[in-house]
Formats: sequence, C-alpha cells, structure tokens
Amino acid sequence: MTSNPAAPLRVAVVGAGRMGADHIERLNDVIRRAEVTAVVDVDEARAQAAVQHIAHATAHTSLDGALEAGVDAVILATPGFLHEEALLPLIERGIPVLCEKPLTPDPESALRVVEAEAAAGRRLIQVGFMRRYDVGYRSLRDLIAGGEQGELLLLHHQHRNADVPPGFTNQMIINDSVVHEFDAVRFLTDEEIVSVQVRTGRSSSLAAEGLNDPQIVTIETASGVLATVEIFVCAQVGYQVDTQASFERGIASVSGASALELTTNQAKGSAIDAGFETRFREAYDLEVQEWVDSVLTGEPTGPTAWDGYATAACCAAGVESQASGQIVAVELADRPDLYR
Ligand code: ISE
Repeated sequence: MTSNPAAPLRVAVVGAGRMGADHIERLNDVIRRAEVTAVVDVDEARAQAAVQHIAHATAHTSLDGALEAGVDAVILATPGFLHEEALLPLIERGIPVLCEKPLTPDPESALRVVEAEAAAGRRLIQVGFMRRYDVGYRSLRDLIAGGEQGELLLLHHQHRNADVPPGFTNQMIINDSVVHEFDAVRFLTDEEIVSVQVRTGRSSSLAAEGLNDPQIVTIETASGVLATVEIFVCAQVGYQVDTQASFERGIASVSGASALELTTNQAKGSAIDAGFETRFREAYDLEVQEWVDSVLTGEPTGPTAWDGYATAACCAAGVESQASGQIVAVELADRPDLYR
C-alpha cells in the first residue's frame, strides 16, 4: 500500500477481455478512492488500447511487469485456468486480489490457494461472486434468515444467456455459468451444498455442436433445502437470471426484469438485459467499491477463497454428474480457521 493514507488504491487489472474491460471502465468512471495503474494482457495491443485514455496507467504483458511498476492491489480477470499461477505469488507478496469467478477450475487447485492464504494468516483474496451484491439476492437472503415466512423449502433458479462464444463446452456450462448458482444457494441459505445432480434432456437445435443445452441441475444443502437450476446458455432471448424461493408461508422472487412493463401493439412485456454487464451493473459497482474500501482499511470482506473452493467442489460434482446422471456427493476438506 502507498504510505499516504489519503492516496487512492493503485489497482492493476490483469486480463483486458470482456470482464476486465468492464472493470477498467468501472474503476475509471464510478469507483472512488481507486485508480487503474496498470493493465496486463498477453495481447500487448489490447493492453495498450485499454490504458490509452487513462492518465499515468501503464500496459504490460506480464503480471511481474505491472508489479514492478508499483501496485497496491489486483483485479484478476483472466480465464479461471490461469488464476492459480497468479494467485499464489500474489499471496506470497501480500497483495490483495479481487479474483473473478471461478477461483480456479478444479477443487484441488482451489484448495492449494485456500491453504496458501490460510498459511499467510490473513485474507487477501475476494472472489467475484457479484450476485452477493445484488439488492434482490441480498433481500432474499435477509428474508430467509428472518424466518417470517417460515422455513425455506425450495429454490428455483433460471439462468439463461442469449448465446455463448464459440468453444463453450458442457463443462463450462457448470464451471462458468452454474458456478454462480452454487454460490447463490450457499449465500442465500448460509449452508454448504452436499450433493449435485445434472440431467440433460432434449437439446435445442440452436445449441453449438457438442453442447447439451438446456440442462437441469438439482442441488441439496446440508439441511435438505432443494434447489433446481435451469441452465440454458443458447436461450436467444437475452440474459435472464431469476430465482424464486418457496417458504412454508410464502413465495419470493428475485428478477432482473426492468421495472417498466409496456403494453402496446397487442403485446405486453418488459425489457430483458442483453448481458451480465447490465443485469448486474449496480452489483458489480458495489462489489468493487466495497472491495476497494475494505482493502484500504484492512482486509477484503466479500466472498472468500473458501467460497471459491466450495463452489469448485460443487462444479466437480456437477461435471461428474453430467456424465453419469447420478446424484454426486460434494466432499469438502476441513475449513481452516481463517474462514470460520
Ligand atoms: C459468464 O462467465 C458469466 O459469468 C455469466 O454470468 C454467465 O451467465 C455466463 O453463462 C458465463 O459464461
């Protein structure tokens, strides 16, 4: 950290693709008490383009290059399979990281990250599960905890994308998309997930070669709450992420549908977001602002490396179930004291 307490947090954004670019814009335009100091991307032209309009920010093709230029914290927005190799040295250097989901693509590597952070003895990593910053998801969590509607019995999640980029695989449906639902279920219920089942049925003719789309995921929590997830990544209609909760005495819904419902030309409807950038814009803004503030005053307070590890274990169970169709138990290592 810079020695001047009033100085803004100097952030390096690693990965200037879709999510990285969104965070760069956010840090520049919205976030207080932080600035983009460096952008890292293996594609030098992309890194250069990203810093073009940011005074004093430098472009790099390696994380080491950016660290040498002097940064206080990192936003890691590269694909998940590159996270471990960046996170371990950052933990060693004591540099806080907001790591986009997934923490890593498998539970073994995620556990190595958890163990490294636990050995360092302080929280440095926050995982980018932005749903936890969405006003609807936060209200539903409060409703569940408050108990006024009785016990929570069931959760129903719909997660639809208009389409996905070429090369998106069945495994990515779980690791990149359903991972949000695993985290949402853990966040909403404050429980670990004990089993996962994935079923593939009739597939859309519009799904890419080799992709079973849609799929139904059934999740069970430690106390027996069941959650269903419709994951449909070539749904054409837009980005639609909604959750409905059934209680003993009530039903609650979280929906991203815009507030305005318009009736015209013999049709009635409201807009659907095109992508996650707009559906969760306010949530991302809050996530990054709270991360900056927590890092400036101490340690990150958002989703932990343990949350990243636990969801990676759910993803592994999900991928196994995709192949077998069976219910697969989720086994977790002992939780280190740092995350209790
Ligand atoms: C993407 O990586 C996301 O995080 C989106 O929220 C999700 O809807 C999409 O399916 C993923 O590919």
